[in-house]
Amino acid sequence: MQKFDKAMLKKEIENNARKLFRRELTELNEKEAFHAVAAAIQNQIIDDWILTTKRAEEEDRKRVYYLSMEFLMGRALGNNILNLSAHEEIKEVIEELGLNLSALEDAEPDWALGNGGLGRLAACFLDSLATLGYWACGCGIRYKYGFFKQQIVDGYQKEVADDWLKDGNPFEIRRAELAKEVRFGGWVETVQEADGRLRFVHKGYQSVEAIPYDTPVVGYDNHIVDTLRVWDAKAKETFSLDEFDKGNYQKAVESANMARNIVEVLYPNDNHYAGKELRLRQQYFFISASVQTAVDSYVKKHDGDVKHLADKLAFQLNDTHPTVAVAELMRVLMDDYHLTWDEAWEITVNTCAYTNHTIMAEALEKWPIELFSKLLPRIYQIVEEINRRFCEDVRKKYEGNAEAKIAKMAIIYDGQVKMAHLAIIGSHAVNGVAALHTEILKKQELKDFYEMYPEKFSNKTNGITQRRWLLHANPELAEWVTEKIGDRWITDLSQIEKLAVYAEDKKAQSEFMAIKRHNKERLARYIFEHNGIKVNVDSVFDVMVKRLHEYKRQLMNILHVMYLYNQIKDHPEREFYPHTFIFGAKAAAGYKTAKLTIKLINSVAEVINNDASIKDKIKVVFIEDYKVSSAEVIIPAADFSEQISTASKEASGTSNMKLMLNGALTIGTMDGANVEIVKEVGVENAFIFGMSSDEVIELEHNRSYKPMDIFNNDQEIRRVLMQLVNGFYSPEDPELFRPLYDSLLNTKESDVADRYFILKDLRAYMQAQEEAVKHFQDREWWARAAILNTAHAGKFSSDRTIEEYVKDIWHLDKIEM
Ligand code: AZC
Repeated sequence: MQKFDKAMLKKEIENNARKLFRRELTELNEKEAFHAVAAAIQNQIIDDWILTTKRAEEEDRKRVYYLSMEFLMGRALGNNILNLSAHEEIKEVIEELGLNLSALEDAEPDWALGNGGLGRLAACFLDSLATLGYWACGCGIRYKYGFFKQQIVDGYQKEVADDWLKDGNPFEIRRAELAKEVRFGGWVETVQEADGRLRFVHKGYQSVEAIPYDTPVVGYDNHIVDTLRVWDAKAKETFSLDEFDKGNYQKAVESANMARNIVEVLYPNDNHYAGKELRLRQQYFFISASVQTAVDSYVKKHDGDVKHLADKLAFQLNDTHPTVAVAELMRVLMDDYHLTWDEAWEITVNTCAYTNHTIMAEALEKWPIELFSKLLPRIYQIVEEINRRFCEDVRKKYEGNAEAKIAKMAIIYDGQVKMAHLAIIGSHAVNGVAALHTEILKKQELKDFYEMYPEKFSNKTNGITQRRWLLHANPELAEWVTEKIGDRWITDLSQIEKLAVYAEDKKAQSEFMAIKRHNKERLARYIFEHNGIKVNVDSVFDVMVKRLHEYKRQLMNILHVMYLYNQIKDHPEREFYPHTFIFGAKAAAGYKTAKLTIKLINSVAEVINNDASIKDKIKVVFIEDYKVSSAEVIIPAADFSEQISTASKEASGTSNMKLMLNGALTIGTMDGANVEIVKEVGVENAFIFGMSSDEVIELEHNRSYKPMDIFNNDQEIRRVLMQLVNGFYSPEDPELFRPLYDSLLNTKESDVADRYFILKDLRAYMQAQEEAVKHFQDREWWARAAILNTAHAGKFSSDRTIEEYVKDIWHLDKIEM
């Protein structure tokens, strides 16, 4: 390897300033300086990027395509610098130029091409794939507008468009030479060939041109650079002269609009399916383009032979959103490469694998046949045939009750196309994202499929990349860890276990707590700048950051705050340890209950934060616009990690892992990956409460739960609930929070009251909180437990997760660099 040349980098940054802005570096503002530096960093990356592909091709490596509607990358500059081998020298150069790296980083917009856990997982996976030396390509959509920016106006969430590309993205490269055509609509004609075979010809379709933009995914200190490829859409012939001449200007404009619409915006739903045609269009658009390029580049390398494609390609379906890939691969293999059905099917199943991320019924994708077949006629035809053959298999296997099985398992049934069924049938591997989640899939949600194909199912517990979530987000703690145990943890998080010996060490304890304090000071400054609220850094920092969803139970958290406030008001003489409740959450734009919960949190904050009589014992902070970059400030400062979903509902969770790694203690239910966290760190070093998933499932089945009984029998809880409807927190409109009250206590016969068992678990939650606060005041106990949380987070590295996918599903070999 060439020795890194500081002087050259310096010169290049200065030149970039002139080239890009026609000014001297010293005259640039932060945003401009960011572009000058980023362009130089991209230049540092480019040779390795090209070389990685070359090596992988020479070595004929298998490549995994991670197909995902979402990649929640956050910012790239800081992470890219950190992962480059010469990162120390690069940082020196930046300083010597008189620039401030963290200010430059702040000038970069987040790449918010995702909603929450599912999209962030994809981003962590790419980081791990590159770091571990596997050849990978993340395929997605280059949304013009990413996840909306959240403003809080008068306590309400307001959505603002995220025009993240308006100043350009210095890390992307437009690959016009790889553009593909994607076809929508029209009809299919069947033609009989001379040899008797049938050929299917797609006619009368509308074409959209898909153009890929590649961005580098830099492996840590290993010269491997993988690719995130996101697709932009363009009308095939924006102004077809033909149409123009005929005066059909309108039609030409319409097709341009249709193309533009496809990539216009990310749907802001998390764990929720809206059934919009445009969404299906987005799905087929990026899948068709990705599958075509993947097959093309394979065939090019392998002298036109397509039959061994499954040995060299893996498609991972990130939830059901990319499931049309199953049918699209069949189409390409049969229509473009003339394989028979059976040949194509074997390759397809061996290439595709599916990850399920939720059991929430409202997230299940099922498309009306009418809509699906009109938009994708050839694909629908193929899905019908897959379904026909599958039903035949079921009839063979289950004589007697075949029709009952088909009713539950068919891909096409009741006028709908069920994407999860297609994903399972068309894949050789199906996985859940935490042990409990996978068990629930096998025993309940996907029971019939598990019975039919037990060999397909496995668990792959999620993980997070320690490079972003410790090394980058918490540099002081990272340095401390390295000082204690060396730096191997950066690429092998199981090493962090070695910290456990320091848990009892007084000096280590006080160092660890001092670092936590510095991070709390950093967050306190952020809160003051953004919210104008002064928080006490000695108070408990109690953090709940995640999407707003009823099943995650932010409402339970704030009801507890309301209860505490009543206690303090009633008993001002009692000792009360100061407590800061920190929330960050976006609600889907159309999700009323979620948005009202945000308003409630802000209204409670307004009342409590301004009540001088409680002497700052409680502060409530709602951090606006929670995103990856703000998570990097919030998470290192947390004392409590709120993971309080209704057991069985959270497939895994990943903020639980990030918070644990940064030394926060979990207050949580036995749900998702919390179960495994507790197993690693010991139940005595977490605060676990509430119903188990079996209890929840049982109670859902027997329908015996009556939240009104709790309301009637528990005065303190009743008082809190009454404060939702007596104007205590909304004097100007006492009825404002009535819908939340109703959601807990029913009223309308048809509704299920308290669907997520908030009142059922509330007392247990209050007790867990009380325990946690008591332990927090025992500084020695706390320091020990916090260190142990960090020390036992080794399992939750996405490097471990990726190695499991590689071993059980993808079967990749590393690139030798
Ligand atoms: C999320 C799960 O809710 C979360 O528990 C998990 O950690 C994450 O995926 C990554 O696996 N699921 C989704 O976001 N799912 C959808 C369909 O939006």
